[in-house]
Amino acid sequence: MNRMQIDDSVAEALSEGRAVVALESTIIAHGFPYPRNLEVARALEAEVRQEGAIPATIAVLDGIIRVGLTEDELKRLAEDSSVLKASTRDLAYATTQGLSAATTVSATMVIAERAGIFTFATGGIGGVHRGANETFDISRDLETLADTSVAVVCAGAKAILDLPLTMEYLETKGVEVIGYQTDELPAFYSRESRLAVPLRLDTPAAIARLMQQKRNLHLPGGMVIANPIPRSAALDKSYIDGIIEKALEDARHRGVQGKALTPALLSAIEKKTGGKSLEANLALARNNAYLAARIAKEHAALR
Ligand code: PSU
Ligand code: MN
Repeated sequence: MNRMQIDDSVAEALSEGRAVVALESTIIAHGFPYPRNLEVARALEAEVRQEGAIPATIAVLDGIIRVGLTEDELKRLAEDSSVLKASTRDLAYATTQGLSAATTVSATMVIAERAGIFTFATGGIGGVHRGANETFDISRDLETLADTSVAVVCAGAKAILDLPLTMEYLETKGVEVIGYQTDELPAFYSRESRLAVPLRLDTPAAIARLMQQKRNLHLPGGMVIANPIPRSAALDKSYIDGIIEKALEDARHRGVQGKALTPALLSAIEKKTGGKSLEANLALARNNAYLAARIAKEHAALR
């Protein structure tokens, strides 16, 4: 990919075959409000570093695809909520127009794959939205998971989505969904969804072996590592479900659609929970960065 710049620390780690974890930037620019988002961005990088892996936060800055950002650049993304939210279809536009953009799971995966990064941590992937049979709103994240060979560590799909339909879609696309130390699909803010995960693995080493085997078998595509939110940070399922219902209803009334929908729902949920959803979101994202770093290290040791 032209116009891609890999930070020195990341490039060095990659050339030496050391563990690198990709991090996305939409969660910074559009997932959390300022200044909480800056704290999140720093905390995720710190989790990865603490485990001895190198973090690579991915974004587009002034038309350049960037893999690994400086502290000042993280700050810039956190402060400027006017930056584009870029999924894969926005990358050519943002880079030719010299724009800055936060990358979603899909755009981050594509860039990570081009850079040679195999492991990626986020909060929750996008998926099939509730009411998608009418709105057709299915996140680009799912298509990219189908054909981009990066493992995505997340706390399940976001609870604002239709989780059963999201799971069906991932099955159709041949994407492994692996419960980490759980038989139940985690539902982002809470640990339970009453949906079974199709696969379960209990150690980072076992996940790394599966990633490597997928390559050996020439099976292209990504996988979802579903890591439940820590118990201490989880929100009560019936409490958060009620709030999500209301947020969805409000958004429908106001006619919010397209890529504005997910950020609008997250911010409505934040207001309705008095900020509790942000605490939960931060805790789960950190937990994912931590697990991703451990998987990346095991994977680096295998290769
Ligand atoms: N997870 C979070 N916060 C977020 C997102 C995920 O905890 O803001 C973002 C991711 O970047 C994901 C995107 O790719 O939401 C999905 O957007 P959409 O539903 O428009 O496809
Ligand atoms: Mn959408």
